[in-house]
Amino acid sequence: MSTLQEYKGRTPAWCPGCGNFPILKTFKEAMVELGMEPHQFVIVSGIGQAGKFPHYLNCNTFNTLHGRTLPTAQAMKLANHDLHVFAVAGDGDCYGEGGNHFLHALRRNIGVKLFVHDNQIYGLTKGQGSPTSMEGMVTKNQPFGILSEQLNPVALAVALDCSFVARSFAGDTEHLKSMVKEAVRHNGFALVDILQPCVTFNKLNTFQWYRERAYHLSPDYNPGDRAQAFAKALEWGDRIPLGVIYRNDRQPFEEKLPMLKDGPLVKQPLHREKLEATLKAFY
Ligand SMILES: Cc1ncc(C[n+]2csc(CCOP(=O)(O)OP(=O)(O)O)c2C)c(N)n1
Ligand code: SF4
Repeated sequence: MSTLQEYKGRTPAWCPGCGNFPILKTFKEAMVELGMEPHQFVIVSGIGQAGKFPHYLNCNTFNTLHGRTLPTAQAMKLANHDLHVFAVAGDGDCYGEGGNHFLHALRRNIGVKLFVHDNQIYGLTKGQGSPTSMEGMVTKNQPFGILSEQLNPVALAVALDCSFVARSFAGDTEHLKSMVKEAVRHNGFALVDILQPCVTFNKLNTFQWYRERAYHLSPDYNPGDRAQAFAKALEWGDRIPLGVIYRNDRQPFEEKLPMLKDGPLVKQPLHREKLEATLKAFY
């Protein structure tokens, strides 16, 4: 059994009060409660404040380019589908820079678990508007307010039939822990969009702002009803639903790939002749 102490990594360089702290603490607790050993998973991240998340944990880590978190994570899962692969990204990294990869990951359904620290701002580069920033929000480089419509990643995920779509909040750690655990247990791609206050640059969507609006979906809510899930996903403003908004049992991509029938690629014997023939074809 792993312990919280075992997961202790470097001291975070985040601002005091940042919403990333409770996410880090909750993630470690979820791993311990799931009985997950550090060698059983890898965390892939890109660039940003959220991208630093795996540095603060004692586990396998891969830091990739900004916006390329998902392609890297998916490749790892296909190379070794016995491994739990977690992707951690900021809203800018995942929905902006990596937006195209996000769309196709939803469609493809490779069993990566994606945790987006959605602070509705570019944190590391000092507060430019991101795709999830609310229309009209004033930032240093959008002095007239953000003019583009806010992206709704949860509705987008339901529209593309993503197999697990949840939303949680960094200020509601018991709820967040249950969402992390459900995502890890899900067979297929999972998105957990985590509302994460950036106390330094986002003065609109504060802990208090979310607390006044966020509510838990009722126990009789059925996440299998896609039309209802889409209606729920569109709720944003005075009331913001938290919980598993949509779930289906689409077969993961890796279960359909004939090459993976004999087990993970990394454990299969290397056929030198075939490799050499392939290489020759390129030279
Ligand atoms: C290709 C590329 N474009 C831009 C940057 C500059 N850059 C670094 S972090 C960042 C924003 C990060 O914002 P987000 O992904 O929302 O994460 P946060 O810092 O808010 O957690 C940007 C634009 C970069 N490193 N690489
Ligand atoms: S800038 Fe925002 S997201 Fe980054 S560490 Fe500070 S509070 Fe957190």
